[in-house]
Amino acid sequence: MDVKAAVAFEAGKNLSIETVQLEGPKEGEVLVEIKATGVCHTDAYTLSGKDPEGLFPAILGHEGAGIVVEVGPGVKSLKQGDHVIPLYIPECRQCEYCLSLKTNLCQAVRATQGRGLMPDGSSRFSFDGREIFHYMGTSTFANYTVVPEIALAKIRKDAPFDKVCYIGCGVTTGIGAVINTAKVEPGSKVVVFGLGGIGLNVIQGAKMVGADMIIGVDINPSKRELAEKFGMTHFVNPKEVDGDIVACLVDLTNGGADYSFECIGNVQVMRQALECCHKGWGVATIIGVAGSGEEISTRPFQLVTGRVWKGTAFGGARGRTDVPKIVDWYMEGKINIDDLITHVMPVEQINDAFELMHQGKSIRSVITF
Ligand code: NAD
Ligand code: DAO
Ligand code: ZN
Repeated sequence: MDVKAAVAFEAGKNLSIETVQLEGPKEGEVLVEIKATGVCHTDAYTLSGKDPEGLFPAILGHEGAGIVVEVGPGVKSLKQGDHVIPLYIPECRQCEYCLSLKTNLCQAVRATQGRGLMPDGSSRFSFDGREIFHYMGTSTFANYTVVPEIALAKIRKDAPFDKVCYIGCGVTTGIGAVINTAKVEPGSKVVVFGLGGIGLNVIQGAKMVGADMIIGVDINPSKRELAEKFGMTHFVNPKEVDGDIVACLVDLTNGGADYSFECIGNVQVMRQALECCHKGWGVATIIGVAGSGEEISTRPFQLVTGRVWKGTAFGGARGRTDVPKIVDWYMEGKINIDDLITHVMPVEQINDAFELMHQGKSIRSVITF
């Protein structure tokens, strides 16, 4: 079938709106009509050419929501008309990783997903007879896409696509990092580095679990107001700190953070996140994705004296299990998504969404088809 897609033909170039061809779903696959998709920093990272896994030409996008149009042979858990959120980390519930219950990093389709292909090793997308790669197994920058059944979370039908698409990445990553990865307790002192689409969800998660002190750190002072609305109790702009930011944060928390989160992708800030933690128990969780080949460093004594460095992907969430619950939280008014969606635009304007992100003017832009 013909579908409308924003195609990334080359790294560093704008996306191009094209009519591309999409084959129907094969064994274990599902054809989904994408109704809305967020544009995340990670799409920009891949488009920039800095992502070592980035393949071109590709249809990017990993933060979508839509409706099942057709299921392939063997699909049992979904049917035509179901509402779904595609998952860039699937949940097969059968692999060693899923069964361990120690990680959300299901490996069932990892090898082919990393090569931009469906599980049988081929692509469903083509343009002028040339193969186009899938992206993160989701390719939501198209009005129709094919996704493995195990990479679709079934959600309630009354949830608005143009809001809950954000649960496909940013919301779940931020809130999940607090709840699943760091396991922040009530009364905690929390430091959040980077108040963008991820950091604001970390703040919302920290407030939800009852953190006492939530310090936001950002070099862009315009992020302050929204962060306060989401529960930030103190704001620190590193550019306005005299001397060392770590010392400033240790002082402000009276000994160090119980939990810190790096939501930028900056290896120097990852070090600050560890070193501002409390001696003996402080835990720093890395969410930001650093540039290819970059490394982190600290003095090992920081770890010897009880500070812990952790990382998280998709907030440690098991997508098919956890995403429908987060959609319920939104529908019950327990979490705020509406105020984080700063721009909504048709797919024809998708390059403007990238520009707004680069200029620090948006939190989330949502694309509709
Ligand atoms: P964003 O660009 O919206 O936000 C980043 C914020 O950091 C901005 O407000 C910016 O002003 C601030 N900032 C930049 N440099 C700073 C510095 N030196 N000190 C303090 N603040 C600084 O990005 P986002 O969408 O929130 O994504 C954040 C990171 O999370 C990205 O690296 C993204 O790729 C990554 N990410 C990770 C996962 C995961 O599962 N681990 C999922 C989604 C996104
Ligand atoms: O299983 O090896 C693996 C990798 C799974 C994907 C991890 C994704 C990490 C977060 C990237 C940003 C998501 C938008
Ligand atoms: Zn699995």
